[in-house]
Amino acid sequence: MPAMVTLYHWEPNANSGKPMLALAEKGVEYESCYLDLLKFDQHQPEYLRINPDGTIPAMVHGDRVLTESTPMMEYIDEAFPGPPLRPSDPRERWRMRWWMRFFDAYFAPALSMIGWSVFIGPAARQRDPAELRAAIERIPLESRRIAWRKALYNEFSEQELTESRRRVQFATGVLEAHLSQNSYICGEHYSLGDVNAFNLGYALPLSQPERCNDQQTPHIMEWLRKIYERPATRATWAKGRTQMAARVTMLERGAVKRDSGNA
Ligand SMILES: N[C@@H](CCC(=O)N[C@@H](CS)C(=O)NCC(=O)O)C(=O)O
Repeated sequence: MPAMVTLYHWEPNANSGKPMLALAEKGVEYESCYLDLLKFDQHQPEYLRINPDGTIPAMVHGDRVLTESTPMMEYIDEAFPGPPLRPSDPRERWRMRWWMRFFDAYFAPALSMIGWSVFIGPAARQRDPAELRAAIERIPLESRRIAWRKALYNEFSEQELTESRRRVQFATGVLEAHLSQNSYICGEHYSLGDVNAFNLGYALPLSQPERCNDQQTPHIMEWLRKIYERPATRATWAKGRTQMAARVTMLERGAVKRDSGNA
């Protein structure tokens, strides 16, 4: 009997959505453990026993605990049967990893800073200030403590937000240029590169309407809509519990545009 898979995740979005969508594409059943990031479930002792860093996602497969969403997706593709999500050609696989590195190291942190300042901070700020201070003190990773402080107390500087906006604009341009020549991140084949980038960018048309739209980035829009139409994407986003995941429906062909926060 194959080992059980348990995935600890938040919304289908950013890092949590990457293994959720990869597992769905492979047709792997898993036990879903939803952690509410805004309620700091990821810093509770029961979860820290799984991932002492207190970040999500984490996946348990038999007696193995896997963290870091991008290598976790590669593990999923390698360890389970189902359609391959990585090209077998060495150059194409290099290309997939090149893009995933660009997404993880450059595009995602810039979008994340904007999302944390516009959405996460204001959403979590509704709680009792003393409770929030105690919650921040319990965060194991220094880098996450800093991110939470900045988000909760509105401490992202104008300079760093401006730089993040510039990076988002640059990365959106690079992606549009690539997709004007290629159907997917790796040429004609859907891969983990697309899984990664969809989680990062599915809400771009709402969060960055002036940069990502049918006029300026028609190839990104078409690629997002194509991925949204995949059964695995539909099934994964149906697991969302909040308005954040519900934003994906704006990729419905012919959907009316409306305003929404970044995240
Ligand atoms: N590099 C890690 C990052 C994990 C990470 O920071 N996840 C965020 C959610 S997208 C998180 O757990 N934040 C919780 C916190 O900061 O308290 C990965 O790709 O899995």
